[in-house]
Amino acid sequence: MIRSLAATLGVAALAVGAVDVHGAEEFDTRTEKPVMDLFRANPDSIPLEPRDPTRNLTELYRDCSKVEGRDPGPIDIQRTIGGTGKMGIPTFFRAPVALCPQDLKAGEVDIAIIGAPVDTSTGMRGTGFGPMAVRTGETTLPWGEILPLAHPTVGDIDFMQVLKVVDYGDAVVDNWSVERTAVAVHHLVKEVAETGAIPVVVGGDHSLMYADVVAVTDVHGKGKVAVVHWDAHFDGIPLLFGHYLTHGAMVRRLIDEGHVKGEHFIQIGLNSAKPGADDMAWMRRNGVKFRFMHEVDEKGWRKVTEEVLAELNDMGVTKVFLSLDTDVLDPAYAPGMGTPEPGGMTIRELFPMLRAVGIAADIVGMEMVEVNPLTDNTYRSKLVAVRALREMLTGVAMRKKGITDPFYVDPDWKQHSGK
Ligand SMILES: [Mn+2]
Repeated sequence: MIRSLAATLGVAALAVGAVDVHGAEEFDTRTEKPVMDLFRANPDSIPLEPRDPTRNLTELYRDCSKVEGRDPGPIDIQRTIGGTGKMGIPTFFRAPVALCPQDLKAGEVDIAIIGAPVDTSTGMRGTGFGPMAVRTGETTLPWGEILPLAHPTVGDIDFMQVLKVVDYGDAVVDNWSVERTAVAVHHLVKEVAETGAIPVVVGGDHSLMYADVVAVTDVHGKGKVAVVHWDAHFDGIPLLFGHYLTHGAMVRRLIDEGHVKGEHFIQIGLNSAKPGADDMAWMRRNGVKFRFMHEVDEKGWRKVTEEVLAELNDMGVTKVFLSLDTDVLDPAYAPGMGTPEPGGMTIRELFPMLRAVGIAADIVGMEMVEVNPLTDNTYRSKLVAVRALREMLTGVAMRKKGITDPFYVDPDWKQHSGK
């Protein structure tokens, strides 16, 4: 039974050979206490088997106390020095792999992208396949040293050339527990942030936000990081069927627990049944800056972006975490998402907005969540998701290059004739 559990856990199964599985053999369902008796004895706890070697999720990460048999640094696992989207071993943007904090430090890594394949919180399962979809989502553009990317708006700025980007592998997740997953994700994100690299989490459902933001504020300071959050949903419900942490409650937890101050929280693109009147009262009480979709419709994306940047400028904190739930987009653009809401943003509103905040703000972490390839039998959703992530990273690269205009367009790209 324990072996099949490990097999189901996937990531955990890979590591199980490295740990003592002796305890598993002691477990015999014929002689153990009935699970129903455990549930009824303590309904407020999830009984877990202490002899199961896969129980302690953070112990399933590679031991990085020493990097054996190699010099630390990013490891390029590609056969060729570049190629097309059809080619290569799928890593995020075909970036080299890093396995340990020593690799990030030795390689002076700017961006460490982490997959977090959790979909416990989305009743509609499939967002757990988001990270792998994003790794394989680029179908047309080349990668690597032989054909650097030029951006269609900002010119010859290829974020992969400007920033040192790695694929940091996947966080361990427990398919049956948001809470236990949060602990394992927090561990990995904090490990990255402590090296000075920017952790970028690709989900996975939005329950990840709690672990992601707490990890970043643990490193950069409680109340010292602002959050810019694109989402159709406000994600601040107090409880859902008694659960404190779901993909609809992280914002409530982050603000009420003091990790992020309400007045440092900016939401863009709200477009669903919630928030209700009580929720709105909580948001106003905490000074949350929220912008519904109608505001984007009425003012236009650029005006809204200018206002958001002005708010960030006046906030008194300089470090910013970006949270992109792809359901801020209309499902016409990306039908594969956890909780689609018709009437959302267009890609031509969202993309320049993502770039602008990346240019204007000191980004200390980001996440892109809720990509669900299983509800889109085309490749549209993952293609859009890859491009959205690329826009966020392009903004960070432009800032590193010294560009300060959040709406920068390469002068050559502005020209529409030969003269
Ligand atoms: Mn959402």
